[in-house]
Amino acid sequence: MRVEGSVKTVILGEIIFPIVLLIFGIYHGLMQVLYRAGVIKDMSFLGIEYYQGLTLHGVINVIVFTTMIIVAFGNAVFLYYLKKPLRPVVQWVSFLLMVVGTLMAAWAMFAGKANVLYTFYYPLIAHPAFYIGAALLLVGSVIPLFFDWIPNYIAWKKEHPGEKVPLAVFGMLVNHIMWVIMLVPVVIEVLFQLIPVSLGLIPETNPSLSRTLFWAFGHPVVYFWLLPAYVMLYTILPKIVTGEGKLYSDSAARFAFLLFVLFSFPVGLHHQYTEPGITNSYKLIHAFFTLGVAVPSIITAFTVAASLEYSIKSKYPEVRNSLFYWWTKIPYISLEGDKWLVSYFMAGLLLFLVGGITGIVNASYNLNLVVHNTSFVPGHFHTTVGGLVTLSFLGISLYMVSKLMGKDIRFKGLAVIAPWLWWQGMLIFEYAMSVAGIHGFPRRTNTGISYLNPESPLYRPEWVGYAELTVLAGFIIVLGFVFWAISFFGTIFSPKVRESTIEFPTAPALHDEKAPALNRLTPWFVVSVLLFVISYIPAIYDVTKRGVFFDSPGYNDKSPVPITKPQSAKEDQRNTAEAK
Ligand code: HAS
Repeated sequence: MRVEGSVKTVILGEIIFPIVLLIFGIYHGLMQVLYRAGVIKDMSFLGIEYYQGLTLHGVINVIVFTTMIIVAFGNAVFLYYLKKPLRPVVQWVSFLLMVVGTLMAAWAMFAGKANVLYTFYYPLIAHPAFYIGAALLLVGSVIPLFFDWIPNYIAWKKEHPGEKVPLAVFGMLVNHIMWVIMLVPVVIEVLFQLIPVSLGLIPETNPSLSRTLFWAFGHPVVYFWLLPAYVMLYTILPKIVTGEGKLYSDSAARFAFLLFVLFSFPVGLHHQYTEPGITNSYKLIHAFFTLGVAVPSIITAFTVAASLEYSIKSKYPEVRNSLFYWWTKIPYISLEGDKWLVSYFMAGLLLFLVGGITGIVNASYNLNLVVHNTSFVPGHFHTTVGGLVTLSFLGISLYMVSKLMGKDIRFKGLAVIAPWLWWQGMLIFEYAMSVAGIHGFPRRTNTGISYLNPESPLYRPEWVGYAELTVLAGFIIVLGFVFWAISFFGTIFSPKVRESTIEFPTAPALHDEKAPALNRLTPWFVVSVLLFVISYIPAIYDVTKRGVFFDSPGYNDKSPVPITKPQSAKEDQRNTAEAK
């Protein structure tokens, strides 16, 4: 399908802008492993402080990059499958809001006025520009849903009575409606707690409420990142794996998306198992729902595996009777046609298998007490959002850019190796972080100047080897990203060879039942919102028992102790030596 004009420019902007920022995001990831292993023994490097870099790493990678790529992919999916135009005004307003918002938040972070990490809940407090910027980004991201996607979806349904909406549209629509619902608690937190404190309108606010509202958004958001990757796994992967493959079951895919609608929301308390102000039994209820939200991923694992098996066995009769041997026929590394994308999905799936297992460990209430706030948790999420999600998004970004710009993919060899380097690096990282985490290695700590500093009284030699392993992993991951970036920017700057189009290889379904219950969204969303509200009433009651605005001062450079400037480890040593 030909795409020209503003819509093409906007979609390209929604891909290229966050990817330029991602370079900074990934750089600060590398800095993290260097700080933590003590390769950089300081509070800051090149003028960027440790927590400032950690904030940039998290916000750019999991808030800006994911949100904008999801909007870009959603726009392309609606355009291609519904064959209905997107409105240029809507697209421009959405894109500009996201860009302006991101730049405001970026200014606050780069200026060191928002060292609040990507979870940004109270008592950490940032400059108002950070919150207003984040709000603009989020508002911009929902505009296409209301003014392009839903109107086009309704028009399509009228023109195709009794037909099922294409699966990719179904998945992206469900995902974005979930996005709007999950934004409600975090918007309340930002509007009524964080912005007023940040502007000095109120002196203090309720941190337990802030954390609870944040996590009511903060877990569902991981499925907002995941579902677009699942859309790709269900529609694109089975097709390109052989060129003529099929999705094993359309209904299983739709059912999985709908289970996410039900179970993504009543789970946020699993981030607060150690929060003293919330009654344990409510946390246990959220623990059960969390195990429930793993079910659609297990369905996905089986459906994707069945689709791969069917597709491979149809193409290669010699492996038709094999139990496992057919896995070897998957084109893990192939330059033929669109098969290069297979490497992104397969590397992502293999990482997500680990991410799923570690997620279940986190979710199990009692095991969580061992791993909470240790490096086990970043180990987990670098194989989920940093694994399957990032790899799918990098792959699809390169794919969409080449189609939209009418260019051939340059340095395809590097593009195919990139996800495997990423995979290898992340596996090593995950191993080191998880095992060290079980031994108590903390997360979000500049361990190089404390626990891993032989001169510190806090020194813990048993963590050193693991931290050093993460440095090796960090370099492998960055190398993978550099390979991908060479291909991405090489493609952008190469000459145009075709007209600009957007199209997605799409697998037809082998089993394609009508299943009307799976195609009426309203009842599922009604039950979902009810579950969300009911599951949170007791927790909100608990954390507001002492008053909605009960006082607790924000944590900033004047509280709890005035900080004049961050002290470096070198200065520390000098002062100690002088004192001696
Ligand atoms: Fe999580 C913390 C529980 C999924 C992201 N998670 C986080 C944080 C992030 C995150 C960012 O219960 C840190 C937040 C912070 O900063 O504090 N998570 C889970 C559970 C799941 C889960 C039960 N998480 C995700 C996904 C994420 C993500 C997805 C991003 C996209 N997570 C937790 C908990 C915490 C947590 C606690 C809090 C920890 C704490 O104490 O702070 C589940 O949804 C996972 C289900 C997944 C599966 C895997 C299915 C496997 C598939 C692959 C199939 C492979 C194939 C190929 C077909 C059951 C689909 C096979 C090939 C072969 C050759 C074998």
